[in-house]
Amino acid sequence: KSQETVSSLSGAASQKIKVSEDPVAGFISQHDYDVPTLAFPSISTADFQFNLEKASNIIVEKVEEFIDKLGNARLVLVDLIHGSKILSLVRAKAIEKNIDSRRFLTFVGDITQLHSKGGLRCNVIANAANWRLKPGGGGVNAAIFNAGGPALEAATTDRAKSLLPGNALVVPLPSISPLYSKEGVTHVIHVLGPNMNPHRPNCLDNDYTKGCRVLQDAYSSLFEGFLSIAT
Ligand code: AR6
Repeated sequence: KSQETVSSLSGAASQKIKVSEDPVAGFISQHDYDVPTLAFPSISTADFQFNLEKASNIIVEKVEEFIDKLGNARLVLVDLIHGSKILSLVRAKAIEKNIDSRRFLTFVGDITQLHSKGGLRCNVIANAANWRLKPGGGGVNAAIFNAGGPALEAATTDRAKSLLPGNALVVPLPSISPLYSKEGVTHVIHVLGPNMNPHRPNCLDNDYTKGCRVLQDAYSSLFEGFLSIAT
């Protein structure tokens, strides 16, 4: 059991919302609805086959580096499944490092339905993209382009035609996109992480020296991109 229903804190506007009971996951109150929040998936750890232990170290290091620059903004690491290995690893390491659980949370849910299904308001979501910045390909990229509709595709193409590993691209979402109107997402940040999968372009052939550097750069670019719109 990793989810429970709790009441939010504000009297008249009180409503039941779902929050994770994990220690790192903070309680979500009505007040938090106005807080700039970035929801991000674990970059490169599924289709791109990056080692989970190494990736979890990098996520926690990068969160630690950026957390004091966030002001009242929050970062939320999201994965689809209960029992997600990357979420457990990151939670354990975040607790060890005493990372502020009001500003860094983990959450189980579909990143394209966080508000409507999860009761979690995130105005910015990150995408684990491909180098062509194209829809499809499965994973979170397919889900986000699907949910964002043609408006997301057009807004992305307007800004860039491709992305280099370790880089991020901030895309303001037109209000006609269903992700905006249904979920309150105002920006999507596309991120290209390192690829360790020999069946995908630019495979690093198990070179984790380079891979870790690229993943660190990817999270720095992502968090800097978020800071540029949130603070
Ligand atoms: N909501 C939340 N998390 C998700 C969702 C979702 N809807 N879907 C997947 N995840 P992946 P990568 C999690 O494979 O490894 C694509 O084909 C998933 O469990 O999406 O960076 C692109 O086009 C995992 O923890 O991204 C690229 O070619 C995380 O998101 C390539 O895959 C990332 O998994 C990128 O591979």
